[in-house]
Amino acid sequence: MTALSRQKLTQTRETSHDIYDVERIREDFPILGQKVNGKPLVYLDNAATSQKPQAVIDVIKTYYATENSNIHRGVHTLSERATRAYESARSEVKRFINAQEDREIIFVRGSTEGINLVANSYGRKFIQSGDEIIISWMEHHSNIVPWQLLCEEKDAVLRVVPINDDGELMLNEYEKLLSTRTKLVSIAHVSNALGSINPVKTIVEMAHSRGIPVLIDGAQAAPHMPVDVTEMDCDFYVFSGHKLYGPTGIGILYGKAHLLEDMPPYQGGGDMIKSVTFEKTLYNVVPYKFEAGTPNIAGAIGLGTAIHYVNSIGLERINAYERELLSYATEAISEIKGIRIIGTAKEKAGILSFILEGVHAHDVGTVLDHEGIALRTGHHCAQPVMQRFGVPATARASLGLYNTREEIDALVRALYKVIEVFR
Ligand code: 7TS
Repeated sequence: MTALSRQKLTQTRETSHDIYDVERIREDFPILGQKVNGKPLVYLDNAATSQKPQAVIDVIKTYYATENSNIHRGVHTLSERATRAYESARSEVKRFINAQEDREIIFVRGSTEGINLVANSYGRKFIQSGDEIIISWMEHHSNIVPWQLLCEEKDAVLRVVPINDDGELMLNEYEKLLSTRTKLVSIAHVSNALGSINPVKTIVEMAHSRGIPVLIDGAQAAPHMPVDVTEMDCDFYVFSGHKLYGPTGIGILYGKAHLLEDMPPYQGGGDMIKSVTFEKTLYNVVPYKFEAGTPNIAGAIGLGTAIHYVNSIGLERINAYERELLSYATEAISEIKGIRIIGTAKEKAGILSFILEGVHAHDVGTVLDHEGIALRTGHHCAQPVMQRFGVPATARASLGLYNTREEIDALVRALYKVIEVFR
């Protein structure tokens, strides 16, 4: 047994108990123990990136200390070990989202690169002049701009599904936009600015009934709820490792095997080829066709361990805990005079965006930071959402599996301080 696999066995806890012991879970995250500006850190910026459990930090350290090697090329022992660890992370991801085959899992840098890969590969091959791509009004810029670039290049048209005043997708309008011109739908599973959970299964069914493939941007869903791409039947699904308690610089593009087979490479280089001559290059099989160059090996291994960690608690339990915490936070924050919550969808996950009347969101963020509270203020890389709600920016508290009611209470107390300072 290698140092890496031994570590994996000993360092991720077996937690079959029913009580969600958040204090115990917090001990797994060394960063949470610190003070910021003299106050205990309250980390509520999980939608931007989540903190890392010790198991993830350790596995990366152990990898570099004992197994570091390039993959898929050396016959030497270290290279074979590194290859096994990397490929076993792929299998871990496959099981995590219930894909059918390992080769449907492509390691990328993150959700952004996953979407860009589909736009550049699938899009360049299959989108023609006059075709339409459907996105929604609540997309992150990374699910808008790659499609705009493609539309510019191909003289195609971007169509946008509107949202209602609660921040819910208007399915009747989506239905109207679907036509014979539609060649792809790309929609967020969960909105990063509003927290709305979209009815992805219905969205996929409606598109599929017209033969249109669907990409689901799961950046804000994968950390909060079980994801089953087989049940959802989406054609592509992306998410980022760093929002799922894994390292930065690693993420996943899932694609149905037959689609990936039909797609041209995204980037050219080492590992993505079978043979190269100046006359003709033959490409490697899926998924390697899409993984040119030395990948983020340590990142993939770290992501595998993050998934192992999350599974050891259980996403169903994380989901139930966070839902309860979100409703606690929503109630507590709504009671503050002058607060307006942006995003009041019936189905929400992990995110509470708000504005405080008469105080700019950045000022809210600055005062909160003095109180040790980390949250994001601004447009959250979703400027069309801000325009839709007529606000320049919001303050956004986003939850992770380690947040507590006490932290929400600290946020509420700090918001009263903001009011004192600015009124
Ligand atoms: N899609 C959604 C819905 C997101 O929330 C984000 C990042 C991305 C895609 C891009 O992910 P990346 O890992 O490739 O950068 N969202 C945020 C956020 O809300 N605050 O910081 C990053």
